[in-house]
Amino acid sequence: MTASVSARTIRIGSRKSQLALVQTHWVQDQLRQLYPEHTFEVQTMTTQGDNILDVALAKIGDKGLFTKELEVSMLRQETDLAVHSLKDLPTHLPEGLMLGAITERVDPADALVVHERFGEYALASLPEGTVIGTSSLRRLAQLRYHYPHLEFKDIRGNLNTRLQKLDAGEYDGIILAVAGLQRLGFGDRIHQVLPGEISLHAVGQGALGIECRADDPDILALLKGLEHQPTAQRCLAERAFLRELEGGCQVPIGVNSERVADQLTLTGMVASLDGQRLIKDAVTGPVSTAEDLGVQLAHRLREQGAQEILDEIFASARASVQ
Ligand code: DPM
Repeated sequence: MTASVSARTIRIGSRKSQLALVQTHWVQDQLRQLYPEHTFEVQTMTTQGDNILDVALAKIGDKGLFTKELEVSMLRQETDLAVHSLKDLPTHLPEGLMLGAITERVDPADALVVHERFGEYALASLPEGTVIGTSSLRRLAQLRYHYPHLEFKDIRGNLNTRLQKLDAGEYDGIILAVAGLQRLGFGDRIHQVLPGEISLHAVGQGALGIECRADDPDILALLKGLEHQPTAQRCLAERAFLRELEGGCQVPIGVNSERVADQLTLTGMVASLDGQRLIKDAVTGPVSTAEDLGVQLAHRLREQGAQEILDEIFASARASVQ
């Protein structure tokens, strides 16, 4: 494929974490193969989320914690695009930026990783009081709902740190995305992939989102070569659902999306943090109306009480910040 622009150096912004770099280098490789006439450079930077390691993620609660510095650098013309885990990319982007492409999704499910002393157990048979590490409100709420006898403890740090804490015995098990474990070569640590009936995944989980300036048609044209249309349709439906519920990246909201022929089925849930209430529903319709389906699903859950749950969570998050 030949691009319509003359040869230039294109700067890709990335966080410094190992997972971020694996993802960014994958995008860099793809771009190099598609457009050998251009040079693609990676510029790493630290985000606010990387600096705050001792506070539970849910308490910080800020949207764009892992994306802001990357976005500022694009707006200053210091970089041209940024690679994110799509699930970390807020549904409202800063003025002047846009989602240029969504790459092919890998398995979006969550996985249980256990300490070796629990190697014989499946999630459903873990004994009373087993300590599960997660700082995802979505995972916490769903697991509390299904398994009220388990205990939960916050866990922070990158994937390696989390696995080390698990192996050191600080937790009996931890929940992580299949996608992240596989990308870092820890696929063999997956003890059990959680079915959708137990844990609906985060919006956009397993896909990469590439952000760029909205007024840069050359970059946008290049990025279209990386777009995976079926993934993009599913993820746009999921993101519309989250946007309509006004949920940030730290909310107990989960989804699943499935495409059969030209029909898309979107399943969504909102749960209370104590695991007492879980509201779940699904909508099906033509894939060409993906974003409408997301909005419809949000309305359905709201009619069933989802807003009440979210308002309680936002109110208590505000109270804990003050
Ligand atoms: C977001 C959440 C988490 C990440 C919240 C959620 C997990 C936090 C935690 C929005 N971002 O999922 O409900 O468990 O403490 C993150 C991971 C990946 C991207 C790691 C993971 C890899 C998977 C992917 C952190 N962001 O979820 O285990 O690319 O989809």
